[in-house]
Amino acid sequence: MKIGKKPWVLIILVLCGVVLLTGCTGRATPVQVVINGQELQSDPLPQKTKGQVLVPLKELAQALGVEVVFDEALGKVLITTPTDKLSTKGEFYLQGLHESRTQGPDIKRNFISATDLVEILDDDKDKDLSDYRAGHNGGDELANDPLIVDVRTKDEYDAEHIPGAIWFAGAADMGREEYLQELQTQLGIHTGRGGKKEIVIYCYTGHQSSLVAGVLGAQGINARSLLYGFDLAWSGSKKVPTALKGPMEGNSPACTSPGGG
Ligand SMILES: [Ca+2]
Ligand SMILES: [Ca+2]
Repeated sequence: MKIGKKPWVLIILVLCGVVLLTGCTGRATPVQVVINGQELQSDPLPQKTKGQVLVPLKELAQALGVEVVFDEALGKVLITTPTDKLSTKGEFYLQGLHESRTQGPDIKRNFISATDLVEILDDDKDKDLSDYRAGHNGGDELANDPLIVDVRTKDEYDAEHIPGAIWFAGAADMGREEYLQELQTQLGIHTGRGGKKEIVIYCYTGHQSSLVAGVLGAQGINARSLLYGFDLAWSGSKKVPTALKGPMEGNSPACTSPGGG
């Protein structure tokens, strides 16, 4: 999260003012609060009254990954931001906290499965994905769509790729400053079209893309890796560039030696 301490103080003061205003009378109308493409769930619901938008502090803070504790003895609301608890953005990411969620740390959220990605990209399940592109006018929700980035070779990308995915560098080059800047540019274009501020990286099997996602996460970029990658999970072709087919051991019949040992 790229929010410094001073902006946080401002936000917190505004929120405290918002909470204090909840006692005011007047006709209130519900307001939808959307954080990173997801609607904030709270009880009571966010509402607008007397020209003020009132949002429950507890749920909002949890959605932003912030700890909120009301100390009755002190009569104070104590708020701790993630950047106060973790020393670096990279550490923040590697603890599975790259998304502002209410759940605890979990490295699994650094990955996304192919089935989950399809559901996000094809909300209306008409097989037409990434409808924010020109010429695609389906009924999919765009606000939950991540930017899909292919980090295989350009030839592999040109041959076939996930609809709507972009390519501008292979996995080994993605950490270079020029490509990090290009990635930010592309992410800005994507969010400008109504997409989510999130990146999903994919390669052949998920190995290289996981490394890339880690590098991007260390830069504070909200990135996930497609679990098992394009060849294994998305297309199911299993045509990795170099299949070693090396020796194995285990209980599988394929591992039994010709002599039965
Ligand atoms: Ca969608
Ligand atoms: Ca669709």
